[in-house]
Amino acid sequence: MNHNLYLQLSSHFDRQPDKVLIDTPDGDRYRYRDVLSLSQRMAHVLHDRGVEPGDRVVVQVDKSPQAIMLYLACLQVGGVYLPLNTAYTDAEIDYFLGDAEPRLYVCRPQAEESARRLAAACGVEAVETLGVDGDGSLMALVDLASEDERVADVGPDALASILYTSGTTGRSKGAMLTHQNLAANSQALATTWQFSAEDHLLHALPIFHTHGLFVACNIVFTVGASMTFLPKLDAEQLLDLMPRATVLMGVPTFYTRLLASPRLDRETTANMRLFVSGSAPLLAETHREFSERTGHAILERYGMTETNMNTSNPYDGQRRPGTVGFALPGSEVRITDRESGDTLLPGETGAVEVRGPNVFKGYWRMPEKTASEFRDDGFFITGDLGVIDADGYLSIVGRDKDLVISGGYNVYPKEVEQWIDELPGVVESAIVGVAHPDLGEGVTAAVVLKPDASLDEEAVLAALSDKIARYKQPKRVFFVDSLPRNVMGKVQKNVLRERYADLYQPSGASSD
Ligand code: MCA
Ligand code: AMP
Repeated sequence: MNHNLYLQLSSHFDRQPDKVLIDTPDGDRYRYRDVLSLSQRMAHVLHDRGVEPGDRVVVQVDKSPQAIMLYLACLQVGGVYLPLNTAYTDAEIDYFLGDAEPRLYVCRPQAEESARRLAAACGVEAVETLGVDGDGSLMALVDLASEDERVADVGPDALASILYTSGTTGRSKGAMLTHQNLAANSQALATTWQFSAEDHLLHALPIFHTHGLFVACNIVFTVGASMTFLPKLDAEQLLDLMPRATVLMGVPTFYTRLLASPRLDRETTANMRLFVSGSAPLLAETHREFSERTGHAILERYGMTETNMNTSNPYDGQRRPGTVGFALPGSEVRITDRESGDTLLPGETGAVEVRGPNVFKGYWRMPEKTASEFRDDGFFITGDLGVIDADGYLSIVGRDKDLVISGGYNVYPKEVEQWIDELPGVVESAIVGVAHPDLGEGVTAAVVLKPDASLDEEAVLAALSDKIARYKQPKRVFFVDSLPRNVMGKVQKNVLRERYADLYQPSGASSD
């Protein structure tokens, strides 16, 4: 049996060729047959460019329907799709290309010069471009190509994608996701959230992460639904489109920004059947406010790059604010003691561990790291802390891992600290996430300088600007005499978080 995810995602292509699958606010419309034809021609191009099953295809392009066709084409030929955040700097891309060793690198037309330079340095021979309007060298080749209908025959454990997720050591790790991981998860979600071909999704998330790519797009393809592709979050635009949509998926910032519009009410959302939130904690207060204004209870779910989605509040039944619901069908969740690993009882807080067909195969070329994050019985240690209540609802109450989540993007403090610590005049630094009304957490730096150093906030930020993506860069930098430490010498990040707690609040005092 061929386990290629492409077969699941393309199962509706022949059945409803004339139905519009993707449209855009600019009036572009791609029917199922257009997407099939274009992606099959793209598959032909990938074959011609030498992409064989198992080869990585690194993609750093703006969101467009063509980018999704590239994803489908890559699956079809058995390639490993490796999308990168468009915010990544050359320094970051250099690492990914070197680590992933792709057969092909697809970049934005405006980045071609630097992309070719980086690719050459990493020994990557094939570089193509894809622009936001479907322009670029890749589409020029697609225009000349015929459709290739061959679907690579792959086993369930073959890699479909690698998504990089930053590591606690500061070095990014490639999470290896198999065809089975992605197929099983989108089936489980489509069933749990009662998706059908009648659904129309408002898609305003980026398509280089699990949420926007695997959760959103894979479900739409799996059930034969349709979606409007928006380049980015624009709350007013979402409200304009809601009368002809049925589902929205977003990070919590989507919901706080929608709430900020006086247009959000029962009438505007009357046609919608489901609002999904994830990637970061949704404040119970936001959940309640949204319910009061619209009559819709946001459905919060919990996932990770490594595991896809693990749990979800129920579709039918109570969606409890502040909780992430129950394990998805086929998946298991348990809470364990952080030291002993023993399973804890309902009501007891501990480490969240998950197991199921959704859980990844391991980190790319990091077998030891992979082994250290799995228990002997196959449970993956998520690094989140949680508690399951007497009714079985899971709540995420904290993190064992040092991580900041800003607007749904993960920022690993160690990575930012390493860059700051390298600056002349810096003794050491600490990065913390401080409550932020729009982004959930705001990246904040505390820096200790040598006595004779003359760095200021602006200079630190300028030095980081070409090193790490903008969203990882601190919103504020503070200079301190020393970092608070416990008796073991460990930096007490909670003390820093408390010190800067009001920083980003509307009435927040400056903590200089
Ligand atoms: C943009 N900026 C940010 C962020 N996004 N800064 C911090 N955190 C962010 N998340 C900066 C830009 O660099 C820019 O800076 C300024 O804010 C405005 O940029 P713009 O693009 O206009 O921002 P925006 O459109 O307001 O975007 C905010 C956003 C977006 C809507 C929250 O970041 C977003 O779509 N986030 C979703 C991320 C996501 O898909 N996560 C899922 C990961 P300047 O002006 O200074 O240059 S998957 C996952 O986590 C797991 C598996 C799961 O469970 O889903
Ligand atoms: P990522 O590595 O980008 O996949 O981020 C995964 C992390 O996001 C998880 O380990 C959690 O810490 C966090 N996360 C995702 N969804 C939720 C949620 N609904 N509530 C709280 N945290 C979440």
